[in-house]
Amino acid sequence: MDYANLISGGHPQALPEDRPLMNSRVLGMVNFGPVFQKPVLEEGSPFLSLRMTSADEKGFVEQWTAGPAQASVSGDLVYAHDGEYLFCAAEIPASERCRNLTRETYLAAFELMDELGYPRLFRMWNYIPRINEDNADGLEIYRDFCAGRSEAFELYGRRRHLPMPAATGIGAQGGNIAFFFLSCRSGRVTFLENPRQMPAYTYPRQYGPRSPSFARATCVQHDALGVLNLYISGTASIIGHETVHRSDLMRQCDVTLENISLLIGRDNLIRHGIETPADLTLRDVDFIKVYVRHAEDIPAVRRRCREAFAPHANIQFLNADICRSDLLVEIEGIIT
Ligand code: 3EB
Repeated sequence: MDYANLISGGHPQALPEDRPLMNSRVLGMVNFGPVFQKPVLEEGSPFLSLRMTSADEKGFVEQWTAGPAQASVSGDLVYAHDGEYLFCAAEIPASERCRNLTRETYLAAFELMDELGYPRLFRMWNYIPRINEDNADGLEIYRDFCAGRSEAFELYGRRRHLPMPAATGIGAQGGNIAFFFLSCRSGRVTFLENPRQMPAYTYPRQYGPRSPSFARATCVQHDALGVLNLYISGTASIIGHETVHRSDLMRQCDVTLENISLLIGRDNLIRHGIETPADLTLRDVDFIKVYVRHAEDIPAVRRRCREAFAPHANIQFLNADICRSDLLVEIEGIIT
């Protein structure tokens, strides 16, 4: 099995065309554009379109490639796998309360991972329209989503060991809730926490009936290939469990960047038993997505991020609501 190829090509690429060329090595594609379309197989590959831009913005397509892949559909799940990696995308159908369908769709995804033999879940993305609005019971939609997701991890965890992966949980401009994830068969996965942030799954009750289910990052290693990838979760201006610098955009950017630096820094990696040939810094982060609550803040955030990250880093800026109403910016990325 040639997963060296996934390592070099298995990361999001912004493609020049609206529709990328298809090939059998495509594990999945996600369009960040103006229209929502639930996951389908398009020319043999999983394809999900998220509504993450306004009608006049072009957006971009993220493409995950691997070894020769087999693709299929099972209920709401659309997926492809190559022997080492599984990509799966799903829509959570609309409802007045999303908790139950979130739990059921997550459970179906966990079962699929298990059946196909890719149990090591390492990275998930969740896109949630109206994330800060209330559901029919007056519960914020994000909190309702977190409840269903947490129940799924708890229920499944009783049958099979299933640690929480790195994740993003962020707003979308329309459509239904959708998620996609990556899991693997034999890679060595290590889940990281941030020394100055409380683990999200232990956040106190004030943030909702059930805590968010995610780790701050996942390290995926294929020792025989000398491969180490670090998937950094959506990261924001949170210290302990509290939002800091409530209405100060630039300070929120700085705390977010500091949080990422600490997460990937030498001391934290050692603490988690990870050895890297060189110290990792913000300059090593690539395939970055920066979510900005207010569109008019994007230019200032762009300037700050351009300074902080390497000049060649692929950075996409998206206007999106963030899971806490007082957060103005959130940043995710990958180190390869
Ligand atoms: C935080 O640290 C900010 O619910 O999956 C970041 C990454 C956040 C993932 C999720 C939420 C999620 O709590 C928000």
